[in-house]
Amino acid sequence: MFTEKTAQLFIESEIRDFVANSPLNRMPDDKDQPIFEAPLIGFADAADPLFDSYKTIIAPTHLTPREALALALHKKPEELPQHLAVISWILPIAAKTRLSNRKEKSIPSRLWANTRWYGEQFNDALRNHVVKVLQDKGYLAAAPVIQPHFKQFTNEKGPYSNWSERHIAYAAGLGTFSLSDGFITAKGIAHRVGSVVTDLPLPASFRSAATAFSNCLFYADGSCKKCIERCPAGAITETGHDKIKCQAYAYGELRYLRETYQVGNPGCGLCQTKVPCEFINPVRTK
Ligand code: B12
Ligand code: SF4
Ligand code: SF4
Repeated sequence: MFTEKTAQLFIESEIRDFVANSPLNRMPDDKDQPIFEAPLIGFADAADPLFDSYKTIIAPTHLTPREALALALHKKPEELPQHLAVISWILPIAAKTRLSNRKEKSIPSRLWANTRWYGEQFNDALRNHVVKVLQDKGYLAAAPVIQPHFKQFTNEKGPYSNWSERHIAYAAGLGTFSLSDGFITAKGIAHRVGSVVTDLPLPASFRSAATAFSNCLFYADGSCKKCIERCPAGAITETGHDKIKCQAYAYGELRYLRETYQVGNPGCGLCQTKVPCEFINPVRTK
């Protein structure tokens, strides 16, 4: 039987070991080059009222952790154990990749495109790994994003989903949102995110941010705005991130890079490199 402390140590070490040792966390053409550096890990209590508030902040279709686990297990939400937790992780993008993207002005570097494509395949493998180690110990577990019920929708502001990994990471105390919409953590904004819902008895992590935008210099004191200059699509302004323009650029105009880089999606991420929040929380260092 796990206590909260031993459960935390167990799952943190499983995630850290997988990131350090999985051959999938390697660039396809350079097996010595990791895609992601050591992860940040946080936990949220599934009963945190924030999850209900996401039905207003995002959309009524956004699932609570209890709803997501129930759908995955084909049960009713009320049939699940009383205490559920969410495990959230941040996979910081390797320094070599960030440096390569800093040099770019209009397209992502090859290493960034590999991270978007192969890095997300690794993130899925990590989701599956975490679910399996929990199930092997007799716990309930599911990674909502790789379940058949995971869906993306579009409204007048652009695309959104029924399980937003960044909002989960916010609930788990891992960082805050920003002017560019990116999620600024202690390891910066250049990263990918994943999560799993479980009944393992995990303690909720402390949420130190005063607001959902505290880690961004623009919201802290009106300064910076470097991401505005970095975006080749004009998708970022002082009023925020235009998801429709961003999508049209990264997933439309840059489509040709799928062939050049031999990936299903190259991404873009210029707003996440060569900016003060790239690999640190810039507000903490002031
Ligand atoms: C749809 C989608 C997109 C869309 C829309 C992005 C968006 N802003 O939602 C498009 C195609 C534009 C896109 C582009 C990119 N994406 Co994308 N995308 C997703 C996806 C699949 C769903 C996102 C979602 O559901 N959003 C919900 C909406 C509502 O969120 P939002 O608009 O950001 O939320 C705002 C409000 O809610 C607001 N807010 C207002 N009031 C309050 C109050 C509170 C309390 C809170 C918490 C929030 C809040 O805060 C937010 C910021 O303004 C996720 C994967 C996933 N399942 O999460 C990846 C994801 C968001 N993408 C990711 C990435 C990396 C990218 C790109 C860099 C492309 C690339 N890989 O090179 C760009 C960057 C875009 C940007 N500047 O953020 C990462 C983000 C990691 C990070 N570092 O932040 C994710 C999490 C994928 C992953 N698994 O890691 N993406
Ligand atoms: S570049 Fe500056 S303004 Fe833009 S998200 Fe980062 S800290 Fe905020
Ligand atoms: S990812 Fe979107 S917002 Fe960021 S630089 Fe590219 S087009 Fe602009």
